Amino acid sequence: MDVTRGFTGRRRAAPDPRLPPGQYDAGADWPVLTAEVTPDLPTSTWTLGVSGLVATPTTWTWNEAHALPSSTYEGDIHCVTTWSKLGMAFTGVSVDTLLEAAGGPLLTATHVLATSHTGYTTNLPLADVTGGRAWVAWEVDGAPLPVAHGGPARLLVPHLYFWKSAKWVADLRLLDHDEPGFWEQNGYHDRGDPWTEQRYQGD
Ligand SMILES: Nc1nc2c(c(=O)[nH]1)N[C@H]1C(S)=C(S)[C@@H](COP(=O)(O)O)O[C@H]1N2
Ligand SMILES: [Mo]
Repeated sequence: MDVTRGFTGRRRAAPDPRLPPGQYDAGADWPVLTAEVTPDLPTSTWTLGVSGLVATPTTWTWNEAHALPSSTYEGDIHCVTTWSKLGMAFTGVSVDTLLEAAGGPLLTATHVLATSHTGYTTNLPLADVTGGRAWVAWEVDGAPLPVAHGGPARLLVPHLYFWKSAKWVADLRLLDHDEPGFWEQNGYHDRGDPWTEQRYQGD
């Protein structure tokens, strides 16, 4: 400890503007938060579906999903338990591309319920998964997504708290109403905007 400099010698660094209120930079750590048993999902039998209120409900195999145009998100993620990770790179297929390949949402579609191969669910307004803001991601920082982090593929909605990013995502179902998912039924906020700290119901 540098005692001789005393209390005038140090300044607290300005907070990183990429950190939403109440969040800290986890640095090299990437905590694993999983409510269920981690599944084993071989890519040979993995599927991804877009169902409900789309013109052509569609299911893709691993190879079919990879034949769609891919894209990369470079940026930050924010968990409601207050850690954030800055400057990540996730690659996969955008939800826009999936919806387009499924013929597009019907006019009545307003919300999406994401369901994982494990049964985990989370709900989102359709507007939060369109416009280049959501992906089904299978790579992180240039490597296959580790199974603990949702591999072989997870939903990624990085502008909302990370519980919306369903690991091991299996299906995106378009609905004409909102349907609370797992954490939303257990007191978490319906939308989860980190910049306005929508952590819990009533925030
Ligand atoms: N299937 C599934 N997806 C999930 C969760 C989960 O428990 N199961 N936890 C959510 C929460 S609360 C967070 S913060 C992130 C954690 O992702 P990570 O374990 O890759 O950090 O996944 C989200 N997606
Ligand atoms: Mo979380």
